[in-house]
Amino acid sequence: MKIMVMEEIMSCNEELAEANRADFAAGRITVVNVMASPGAGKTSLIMELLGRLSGELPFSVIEGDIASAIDAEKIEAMGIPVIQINTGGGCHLDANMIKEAVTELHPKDDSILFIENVGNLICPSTFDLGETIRLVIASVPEGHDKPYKYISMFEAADVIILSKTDLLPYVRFDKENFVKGIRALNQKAPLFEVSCTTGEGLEKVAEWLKEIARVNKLKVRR
Ligand SMILES: Nc1nc2c(ncn2[C@@H]2O[C@H](COP(=O)(O)OP(=O)(O)OP(=O)(O)O)[C@@H](O)[C@H]2O)c(=O)[nH]1
Ligand SMILES: [Mg+2]
Repeated sequence: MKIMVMEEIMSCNEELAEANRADFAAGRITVVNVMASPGAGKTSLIMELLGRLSGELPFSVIEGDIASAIDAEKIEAMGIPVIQINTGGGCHLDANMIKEAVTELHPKDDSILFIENVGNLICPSTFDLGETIRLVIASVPEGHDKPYKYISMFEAADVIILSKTDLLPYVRFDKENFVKGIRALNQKAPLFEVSCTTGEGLEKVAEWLKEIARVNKLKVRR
C-alpha cells in the first residue's frame, strides 16, 4: 500500500514537472536546480553568479528552505526578483511548489531562473522540477567521500561544482579520490572548482552558464 502511494506521488510529480518544462521552454527560460547539502554554499554561488551576470541577462530566483526567508532576503537585497518557498519540514522541493512560485514570480522570457533546493543530498535528486540543468555542489569541508555515499545526486547531475576550495590547505580532502568517485558515476558532467571567498573559478562557471542559456534558447526555438 505504501509503495503504491509513493508511485502515485512520483508519477504525479513527473506530469507536473513536464508541464513546467513546457512552460519554461515556451518562454525560453533556462532553469538551474541547485542542489547540495545544508551550508555547502548554494546561496553564495547563486549570488556570485548573479553578481557576475545580472547586467547581461535577466534573472529570477526561487529559494527553498524548510523555514525562514533568510536566503530570499539576501537575493532581494541585490534587486533580483525572488520567491521564498518554506516546505515546513519537507526535505525537497517538488514540481507543484515550483508551478505555484512561478505563477507569482513571472520570470521574464529569455531569462535564467535559479532554484535553490532544500539543503539535502538525497531527496531532491528524485524530484524533477522541470529544470533545464541539475547543478550539484559538494564543498571541501564535507569530505571527498560524498560521491561514494550519495550516488543518485552525483549520477543525476548535469554539472558538478566543488566549492570552498580556499579551505583545501586546512582540510583533509583527497581531490583525486573525489574526482575518481564522481567519474565512476558520471562521465559527462563538467566539474568546476570554485571559492566564493576568493572568487577563484567563478568566472568559468559564469561563462559556462551563459553558453548553456544561449544553446538552450536556440534548442527551444526549434
Ligand atoms: N571558506 C568559504 N566559505 C564559504 C564559501 N562559500 C560559502 N561559504 C560559507 O559557507 C556558509 C554557508 O553558505 P551558504 O551559501 O549560505 O550555503 P547554503 O548551501 O546556501 O546553505 P543552506 O541554504 O542553509 O543549505 C556561509 O558561512 C558562507 O559564507 C567558500 O567558497 N569558501
Ligand atoms: Mg542557502
